[in-house]
Amino acid sequence: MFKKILIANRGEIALRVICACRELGIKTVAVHSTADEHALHVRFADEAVCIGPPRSADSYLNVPAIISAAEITGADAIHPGYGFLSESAYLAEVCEACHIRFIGPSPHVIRLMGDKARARRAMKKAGVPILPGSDGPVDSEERGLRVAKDLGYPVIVKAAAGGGGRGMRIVRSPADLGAALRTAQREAQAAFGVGDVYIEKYIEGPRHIEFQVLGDHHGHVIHLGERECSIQRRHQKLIEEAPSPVLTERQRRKLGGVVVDAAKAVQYTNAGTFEFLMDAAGDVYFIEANTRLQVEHGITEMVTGVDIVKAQIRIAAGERLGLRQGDIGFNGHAIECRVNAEHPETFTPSPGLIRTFAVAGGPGVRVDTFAHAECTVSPYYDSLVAKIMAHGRDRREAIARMKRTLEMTVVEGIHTSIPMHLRILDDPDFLAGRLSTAFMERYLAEPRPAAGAAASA
Ligand code: MV4
Repeated sequence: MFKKILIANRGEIALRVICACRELGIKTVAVHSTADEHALHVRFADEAVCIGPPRSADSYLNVPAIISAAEITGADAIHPGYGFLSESAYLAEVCEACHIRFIGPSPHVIRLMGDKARARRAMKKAGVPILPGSDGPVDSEERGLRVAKDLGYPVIVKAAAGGGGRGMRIVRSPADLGAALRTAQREAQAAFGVGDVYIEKYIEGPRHIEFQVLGDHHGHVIHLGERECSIQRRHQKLIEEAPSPVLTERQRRKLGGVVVDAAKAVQYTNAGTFEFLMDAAGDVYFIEANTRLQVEHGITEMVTGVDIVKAQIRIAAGERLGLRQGDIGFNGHAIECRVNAEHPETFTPSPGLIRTFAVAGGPGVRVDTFAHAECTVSPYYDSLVAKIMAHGRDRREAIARMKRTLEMTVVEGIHTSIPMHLRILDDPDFLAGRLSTAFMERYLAEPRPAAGAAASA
């Protein structure tokens, strides 16, 4: 087992990794920018190294600075968290060359999944249902028009190097295809340095369902069930839950088996997430795989009892999974609300000094946060302040626990999304489990409740 892990991240996820290391008796090294000198992840790590100025590009994305910090402190391994360098095949390769273990999949698998057109082909070959679409990248309007005609409109043009919603164009008629193709190619080239785009049949208002997998270096792969993440705005998830309110036990077992086989087919190791869209008919199609720990991993931990971060560390150290699929049970229901430092109506960022920070705990509640009274939410990084998770015997109990927890949370000094969450938790469609990625469009179009109705934050 590792003696010392460097955490190449900040905020709540750096703290989450420190929790796992402490439970495993592993020393920790925090890295931080000058803006994070007083952050809790720095305080709770055994050692800390300043790696640069506030801007991410100069600090948390600075591979040479991070590798140097690992070498100076004698760290055996690097945990990248999520975001930043977590899906960098380059960092994983540099780690290999420097004999530092990267806690994540191999550079080869990261690169495969990072190219969404290649990932699609690999998943199709492995027997995973994918959306009808082009077989690989489309480089001319002529070919694009032929593919789209076969699929039937609407179609969606996606950047092969994209993901998470960047570099996508919906096309509803042949007249718009050429321009969409060229714009998507130009955007992809500028954003990712690779202009390749591919085409898929477009699904209107789908549900977003993702499967969590774990694979070790001895050929064992298990899945930890699914999460439904349909409540999102501009590709930022706001609320996630496990399990999905609509997937049947039979569908879970079947799709879980498909995902495990696919992960084995690409020799997937460590933690990963396979994302699917579900259409109105209830059919499910693979869209992309994420080769990192995800923000919303905690709700899967709540329903399965598996500590995903400890599993990641043990797997990276070469240990066997020690869990068979039959050992994994799904207990009750868990929901996560992402509390962001932003105005609940306008979504404009609200960084600054938090004056008061108090979250009620109680049965079934978990809070992952870096926040505390008198801490600062920096404008340099993302606006996630806390992940509030609630578990219950069933969805109703999980929702009731989430509601009372949010009502008994006090954040003063900044605006937060808590009032928005409380409104969603009262929504008839949400309560009935009628979710879709179009949910927030309808929510945002509706009149707001009277000012003062939600007093928290
Ligand atoms: C789609 C789609 C409809 N049809 N692909 C957005 C993020 C990226 N992961 C894939 N995305 C989508 N791909 C086809 N063929 C709709 C979306 C989409 C979406 C997906 C998941 C969660 C939220 C979303 C919000 C808008 C669009």
